[in-house]
Amino acid sequence: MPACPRGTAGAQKGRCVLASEASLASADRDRANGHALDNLEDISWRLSRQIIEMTTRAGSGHPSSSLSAIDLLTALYFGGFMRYDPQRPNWPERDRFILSKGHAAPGLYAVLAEAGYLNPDLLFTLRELNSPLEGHPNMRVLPGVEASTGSLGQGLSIGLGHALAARLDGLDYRTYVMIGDGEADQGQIWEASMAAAKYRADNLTAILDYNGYQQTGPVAEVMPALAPVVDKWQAFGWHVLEVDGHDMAQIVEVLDEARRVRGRPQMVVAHTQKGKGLTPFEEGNNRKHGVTLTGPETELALAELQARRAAES
Ligand SMILES: Cc1ncc(C[n+]2csc(CCOP(=O)(O)OP(=O)(O)O)c2C)c(N)n1
Ligand SMILES: [Mg+2]
Repeated sequence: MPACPRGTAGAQKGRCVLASEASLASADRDRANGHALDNLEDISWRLSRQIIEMTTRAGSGHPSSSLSAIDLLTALYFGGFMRYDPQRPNWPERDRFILSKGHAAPGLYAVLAEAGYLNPDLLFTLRELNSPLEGHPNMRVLPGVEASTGSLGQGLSIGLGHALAARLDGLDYRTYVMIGDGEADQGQIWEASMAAAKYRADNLTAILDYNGYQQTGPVAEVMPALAPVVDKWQAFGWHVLEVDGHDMAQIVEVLDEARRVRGRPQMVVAHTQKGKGLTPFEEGNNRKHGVTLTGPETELALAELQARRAAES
């Protein structure tokens, strides 16, 4: 068996065991939705395909914004970090995930289907009238969606509310929130950041999908003052970690570190590619924000994903 990559705890029973898995003592058994690293990569590959297929079929949606996030979401839900039970979506002790950049809904829907919250066939009803898979996540119609998002800027405040509620209720659940780099233009993000540090919300982890693009172009042009982003969140009192958001071993390592931090909320700055580096999304100056692929582009993107997976395994 080849050497196990960084971020794993070495080989056990012929497979690489994630550090997060190895650290799952029996007392922490309920966090054990954990898969081996190669399984995580496999899951992310399948969910990436679904994102492309469902948005192409719907003819609308945000595939590039979903693809930048999908490795991170996969690690969260299937790497042993999120505690959840799809049979009990309102279980008070479940961990919460809030997709503040709600337009990446196709990514969230693919994850929720994989986790067992919904029938995967429903993925192909995306954005149809009366489908619970609306263009942006609606917590009133789809179990597993913790907050109705899409109006950018609100999710971190909602997540902080959950984190503080956990403390008041004496529960040990964690809250994860994903925000976009363009979304970070919203003042409410910084209000929530200040408040989270003030209240020492160490049960709150935010993930910044730092893909470098927003709706109208590169973040560095639209809002250059977001940089230096690590320094900013550190100055706001957060524990900041940086990661390659497409390197599963690194993601797992960083999420594991985040949940061990005490006294401060954590920000994971994830360097990602809008469209995950697939050729059809590389054209133009905004990585096809909110644009779905044509038939030939879909074929090309799927073929590239397939070739990558073959090279990995
Ligand atoms: C309050 C608000 N303003 C504007 C929009 C329109 N909008 C949708 S996505 C988007 C860009 C978001 O960029 P980013 O956060 O970087 O997400 P990405 O697609 O890159 O993941 C904008 C401006 C919105 N949904 N909400
Ligand atoms: Mg962006």
